[in-house]
Amino acid sequence: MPRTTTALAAAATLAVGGLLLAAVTSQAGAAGTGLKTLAEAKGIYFGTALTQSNLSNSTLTAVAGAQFDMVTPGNEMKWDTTEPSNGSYNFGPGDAIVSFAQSHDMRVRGHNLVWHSQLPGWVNGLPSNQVQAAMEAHITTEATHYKGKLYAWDVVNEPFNEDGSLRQDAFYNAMGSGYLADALRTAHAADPNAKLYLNDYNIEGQNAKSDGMYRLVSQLKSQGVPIDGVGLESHFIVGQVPSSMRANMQRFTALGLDVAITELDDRIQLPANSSTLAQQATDYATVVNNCLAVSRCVGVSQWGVGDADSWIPGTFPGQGAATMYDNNYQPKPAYNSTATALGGSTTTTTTTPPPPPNSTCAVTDSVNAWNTGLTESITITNTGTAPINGWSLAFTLAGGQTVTSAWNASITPASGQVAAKNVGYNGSVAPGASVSFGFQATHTGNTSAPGDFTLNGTRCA
Ligand code: 9MR
Repeated sequence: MPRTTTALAAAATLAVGGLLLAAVTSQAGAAGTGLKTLAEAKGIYFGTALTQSNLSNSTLTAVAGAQFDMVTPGNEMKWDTTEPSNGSYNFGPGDAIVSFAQSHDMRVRGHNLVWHSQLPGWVNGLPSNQVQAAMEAHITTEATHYKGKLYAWDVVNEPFNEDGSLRQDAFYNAMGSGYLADALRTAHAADPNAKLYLNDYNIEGQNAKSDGMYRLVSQLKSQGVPIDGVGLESHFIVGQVPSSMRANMQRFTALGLDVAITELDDRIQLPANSSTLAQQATDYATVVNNCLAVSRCVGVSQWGVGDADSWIPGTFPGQGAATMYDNNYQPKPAYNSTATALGGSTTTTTTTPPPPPNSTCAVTDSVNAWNTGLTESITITNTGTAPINGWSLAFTLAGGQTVTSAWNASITPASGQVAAKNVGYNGSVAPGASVSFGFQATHTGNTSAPGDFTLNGTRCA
């Protein structure tokens, strides 16, 4: 995967849920461009887990849509949801996550096809000579349902014990270690384009468990079994990111595999204080830098959007504050350190003069450029007193820039004088509210941001 290291500038404003938050431009490390934009400029993705109930929280979904470009369903594709009784399938919850992702230009990591946990009782109750057929039918039906819609599948989740031996679950007990190759081959037959992963926790550093995973995937590769990657869940305790993480990732990628950080969080003894939050910021930056340093690390996903959505307090009483956003979806120090690690800078690139008296709109924009491409984030604020119902923002791209993709807007034509129009879900902008969209473009040297924005025919500030 190509990597670029010359991101030039990032914005100093961050639109969250219709609010414009000013980033702290005087503080080193503050950065406000969406993580996904920064990550994409570095050749990786930045993702989050979402559950179906998350989708009805508009503050949460606004942050998710602005910041992340990959979604992992928290629970909705697991066996207990998708095949609660033998042969009867339920893809509604997973479909809801996929449709949210698609409408926000996000990709999806399927999670998961085979796991000892969140496994309906009927599977454990099967006679062992029926487990293989049930596993293959489950994989084939689910992977076929989502065929072409997923970037990747966690085909088998958490197959290892802490000592590096395989967990003796229903699948192992029925089929021995061969169930892993069988699961991967079955998934590949159903969706040949999805990247197929084994995913586990406590395999981030070099230890007995990651040695077990290393032995297994080496063997699978040498046997020609379809496997594309290893997922490192990365549920960390603050201050305890293993120092061998980067070398560990490198030994997996040296086998010709991708690696991904699949479920990042970093738990803190509550209440968090400025020093634990600062250590958490360091930890997040360490993880992101590890991924950026390993050429086949394809991306980082956090497990949930904010602290309010995290599984940690329910599982580790007294601990929490494990994500980059607090309970009110305000960015924490870990957000800023992550953005900075991804190349965000504090440069403000507001290109428009103060509002003329009758202006009813204000636009801020920022460019994040590398040698041949750039991403541009644009925020429109309704500074008038009437609601905007449907918007078209006209502006002129710098010479040589050609739009290759856009999010939260459709942009035509691809170069020169263009119009960005709202998509289905973001046409209404109340007085005082903001809407953000962006695009990726190629360039031939001129990375200037556009100026002179006209909204529905009225020149904006
Ligand atoms: O976030 C998930 C939580 O809602 C469930 O209750 C829990 C049940 O095990 O699973 C959580 O997600 C897990 C993920 O699927 C696999 N790795 C560990 C995650 C945290 O438990």
